[in-house]
Amino acid sequence: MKKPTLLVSCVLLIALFATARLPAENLPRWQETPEQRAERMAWFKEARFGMFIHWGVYSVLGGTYQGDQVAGIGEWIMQQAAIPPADYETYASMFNPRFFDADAWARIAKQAGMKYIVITSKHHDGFALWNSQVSPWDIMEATPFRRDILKELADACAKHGIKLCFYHSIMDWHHPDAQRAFYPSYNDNKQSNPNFRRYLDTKMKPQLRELLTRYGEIGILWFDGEWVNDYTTEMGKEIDAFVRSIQPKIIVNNRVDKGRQGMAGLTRAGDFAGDYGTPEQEIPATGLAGVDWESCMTMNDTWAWKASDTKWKSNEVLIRNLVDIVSKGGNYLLNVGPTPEGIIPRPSVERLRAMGAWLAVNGEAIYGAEASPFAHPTWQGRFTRKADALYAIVFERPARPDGWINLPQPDGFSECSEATLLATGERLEMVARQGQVFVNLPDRLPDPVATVVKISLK
Ligand code: H79
Repeated sequence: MKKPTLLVSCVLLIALFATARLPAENLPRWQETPEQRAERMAWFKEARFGMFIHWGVYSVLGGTYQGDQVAGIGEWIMQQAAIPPADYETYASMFNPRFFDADAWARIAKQAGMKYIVITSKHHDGFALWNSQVSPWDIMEATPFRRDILKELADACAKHGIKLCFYHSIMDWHHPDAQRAFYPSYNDNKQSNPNFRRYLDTKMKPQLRELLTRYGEIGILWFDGEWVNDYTTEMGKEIDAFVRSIQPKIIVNNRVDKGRQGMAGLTRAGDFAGDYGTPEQEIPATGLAGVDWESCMTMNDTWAWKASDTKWKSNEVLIRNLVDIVSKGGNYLLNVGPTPEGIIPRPSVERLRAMGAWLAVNGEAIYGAEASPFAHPTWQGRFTRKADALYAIVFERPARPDGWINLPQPDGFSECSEATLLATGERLEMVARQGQVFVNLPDRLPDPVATVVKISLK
């Protein structure tokens, strides 16, 4: 009687010990503690600003097919112009970006104050921007360029302290077992490919393994194209677990599963995989308590380069978008679409420089900042907050009452609190009265786009 009990106890004890010793990284997502999750998300929340790069075979076409301008976003041209795969392949043989310089791209991002880069490892057209052994539809075998773009970018990012992340579409308009079968309407959401499972097992997962094992630690896997019929929520959870079994610390966006609510991008209630919401081309109206999110947006109208698209947003709009997003607790993933020669367009570079200049002065109010504890102010501007400060970011100097901004008295406010201009260090007159704080701005704001007033707390 005693012996088996002892044996059982021993086995149980060993099992218990083994479980307790299981490294946290090996626990599935649903067993991750809130602290472990917070630790995994920490760099992302600190970063607040990243660069999206859309680049591939579609960049060669630049929005034009057989002499015709094609409507829609540039990277969709294969679908928009109903280009047969074999014809589309001929453009890959013209992809030879003689000015591609990964280091220059990383420097542009760095100077803009961006902390991470998300590049299209594979967009909907299925083309791999890296040296893939899984498929010949890649940079090495389908183009004369024959350089591993992701490897060069990984090295440049490591050198400049930027987190490298991969966009990866679940769709594949080039693969016979995926949406290629739907030609000429690759994006038809009513059609099914009975071999989709085979595509998942023989292309998508093996390519993801390449991406996760060859380029060091990847910050984010940024999935897209999850709306296709054949991709299920079970597959979403499977892919999520697969990715995290290879890189346990990686962040995965919500498009890995089927929980996204349209372009608003946040995740529906329910059991869905993914670490954060992905509003596309929009900024949520208000902050979202307890939810991590990132708005991805273009600087003009297209993601991939389109020669005719000159609808550039102003520096003012871009800087204020960043402020608006951070004041609501989100990240800003701002896109560039390099030319087929490998150049980030000059209008993009100019705007990024302006953003970098603004951040060099005012970054304290952005990096690691959290959502405003208050609703939007009555004057033009936003709030962000950190543990020891509240930042009032002023877009326009209120004329009445002359130069005064007001805000509810924040937690941690005391008689020792002071208000200063981040740009100059100048101390501003501040009055607290009846639960409100009033700060008097100088006659001329140091920055007409966005001037930051720091209100110290504690
Ligand atoms: O990679 C970028 C887009 O290509 C991708 N997501 C971002 C990050 C994306 N995939 N689908 N969509 C965006 C929505 C697509 C909308 C449109 Fe169209 C594509 C509008 C015009 C072209 C599809 C074809 C819907 C209408 C026509």
